[in-house]
Amino acid sequence: MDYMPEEQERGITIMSACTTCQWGEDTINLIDTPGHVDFTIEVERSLRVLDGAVGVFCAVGGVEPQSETVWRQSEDFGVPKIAFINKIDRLGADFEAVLEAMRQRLQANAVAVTIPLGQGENFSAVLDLVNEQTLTFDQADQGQTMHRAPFTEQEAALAAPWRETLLEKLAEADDAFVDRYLEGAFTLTDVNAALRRATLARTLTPVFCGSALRNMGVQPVLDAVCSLLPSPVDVPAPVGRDAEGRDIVVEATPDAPAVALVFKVLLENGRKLAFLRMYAGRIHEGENLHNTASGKDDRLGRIYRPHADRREQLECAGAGEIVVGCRPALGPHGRDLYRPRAAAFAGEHRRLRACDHAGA
Ligand SMILES: Nc1nc2c(ncn2[C@@H]2O[C@H](COP(=O)(O)OP(=O)(O)OP(=O)(O)O)[C@@H](O)[C@H]2O)c(=O)[nH]1
Ligand SMILES: [Mg+2]
Repeated sequence: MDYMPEEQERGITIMSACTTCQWGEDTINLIDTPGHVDFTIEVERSLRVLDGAVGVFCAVGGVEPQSETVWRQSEDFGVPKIAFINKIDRLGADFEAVLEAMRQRLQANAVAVTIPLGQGENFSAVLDLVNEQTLTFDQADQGQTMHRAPFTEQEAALAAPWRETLLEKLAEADDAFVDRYLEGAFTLTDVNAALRRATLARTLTPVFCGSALRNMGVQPVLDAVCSLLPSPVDVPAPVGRDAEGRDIVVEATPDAPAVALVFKVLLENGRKLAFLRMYAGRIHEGENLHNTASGKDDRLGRIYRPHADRREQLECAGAGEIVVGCRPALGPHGRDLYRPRAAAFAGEHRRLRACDHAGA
């Protein structure tokens, strides 16, 4: 998703970028944020609108200073998280050390849900501690095809202490699971339900491992995004403001009046692009939306679904989606209407902008 020439030259992410993808039955709206210290604001404005996050760590580099900053920010915003320890294929990869560093430096109750079988050049498979299965990835199709097999005796012995830690930590973190755990009468469904509750309550951080480069161990992370991280209806309803400036509780339903938050504004070839996180209702191209930060109405031109630098035009967008609203080109007559309101967007971007569904 790093599409800017400067990003490609330097090999780092500078600007956050959005995309949407399908995984099974679920739609995932994804924001990729920079990890570099100079671009913290890009992370912060994204965290404001995210329902959940995946923290990506390097199995060799471990927890970097900037990761501590971003992790703390995400805690301030109350964002439930899972973590992925990447680059297990690299020489010097140390999964356990990174897990320990997450506990020490991030004060995260990090617990492994998958562990690597071998590391560095010996990395060959991922052990799924919940399902007690070995996951292998066909390298012929770059790891897209994943196979599940029951643990061999050796793998079961390797996984046993890790699984015990997972279950113990889950029992500590989740009151509903502890009784079943002590009775020894829990099912797979109980474990998954407890993992989900503990993730949403942020009492535990499930940790996954693999190699993104080889698509090894990535599928369980996507599964976990859908099964452990919250959907828009699982998070507490945010408080916004209506056209009269009164606080309103915004329920994430498509039938309610439209409510969106502009979390980022870009000027591109004289056109102003507003990145909108939809919280309720639906918006349609050409509608007027009330901007509660300026107290004025703004016309929404076209609506796009962003895929990094590509955009797919939409007629409408609904609750839960991240879309780009595009205004017409800047011109002498449009100046007042389209001038970027720096104060409103910088200082007041934390507030919700309520929009009148009728377009008034
Ligand atoms: N060996 C190995 N290299 C990887 C793996 N995943 C990513 N890389 C390499 O690591 C480098 C950085 O990858 P990025 O995807 O840009 O990392 P990032 O976390 O998005 O970086 P920032 O956004 O700049 O913080 C690239 O050269 C990738 O090819 C992996 O699983 N194994
Ligand atoms: Mg990046």
